[in-house]
Amino acid sequence: MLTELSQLRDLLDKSHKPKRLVLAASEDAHSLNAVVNAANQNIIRPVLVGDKEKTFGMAEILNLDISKYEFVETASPKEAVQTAVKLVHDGQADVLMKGKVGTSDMLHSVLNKEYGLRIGKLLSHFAYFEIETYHKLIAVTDVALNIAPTLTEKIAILNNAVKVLNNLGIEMPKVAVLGAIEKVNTEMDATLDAALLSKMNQRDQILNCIVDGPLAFDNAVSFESAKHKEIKSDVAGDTDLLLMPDIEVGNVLYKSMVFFAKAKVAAIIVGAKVPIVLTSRSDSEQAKFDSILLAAVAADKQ
Ligand code: COD
Repeated sequence: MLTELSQLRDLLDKSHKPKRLVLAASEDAHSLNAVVNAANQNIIRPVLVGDKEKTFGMAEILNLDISKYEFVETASPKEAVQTAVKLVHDGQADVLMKGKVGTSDMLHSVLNKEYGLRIGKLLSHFAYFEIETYHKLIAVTDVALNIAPTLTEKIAILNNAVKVLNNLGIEMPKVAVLGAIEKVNTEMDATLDAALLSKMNQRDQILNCIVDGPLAFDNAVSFESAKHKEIKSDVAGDTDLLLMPDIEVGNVLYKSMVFFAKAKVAAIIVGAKVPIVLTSRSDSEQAKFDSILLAAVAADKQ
């Protein structure tokens, strides 16, 4: 059972060769620190794309030696993202990482029809949390990409996340599909989708996981709460993955876990040609390092 994000290190393939990681808009202190740290541990081999003067100036202040890394100079963050995405598109890198550039600019390049990274699947965001008050790592999806997923999109988001968890050695992850309550309320769409997803799982239309829903957050993560409410569930209290109803709920949960509960987090976009490290600009250097580690493990299994 995974209880700490640092355990991801043990999941790199025994024959792991450092993954080629392209950092788009490299003039970002937390990203640079995390990238150099991961390179020093042979997890990745970086290619920096961005403003050369700013990046080297920042590296000097941070006392980081980036002189040995490949550097592609670009005139703006937007150009940096396009260049980085094209490098991945052309098969020259195994992982893409967002530096000092907006999420929307990054995603639009990634989704670009000519040079983007789509492989005919829905892309989705996967966040993995280490939180003191829970007995194992817990994944949350989708808190940053798909805004208001339809049932069809929720199936794809769920399958994307289950594939990541299966690749991390969790053979039958327990998936809680969240609602505000644990009973179906015909006025609450999230509870209807949750019930359908559970039934699809029972009928083998969604595989390699155990899905239950709707579950409210408390009974998804607490045995006590589930017992108190007399909920019979194979998932309640022991959830590996929380499936969000929409981006607002997901994003607020993500930020409250980090800011109020001091959770550690690793986050990537999955379903694209390669894993994409897409942490928020306010995320810590540790979060960026753990996300690189998660992306490297995912790239090993890609
Ligand atoms: N997976 C695969 N293809 C997609 C996806 C997806 N998740 N989303 C859109 N596409 C395809 C569309 O089908 C289309 O062919 C093409 O990509 C472009 O789509 P557009 O032009 O409709 O782009 P939008 O308007 O759908 O925008 C896509 C975004 C990912 C930018 C949008 O969903 C978005 O803004 N998401 C939220 C990002 C955000 O602000 N996150 C904040 C986190 S802190």
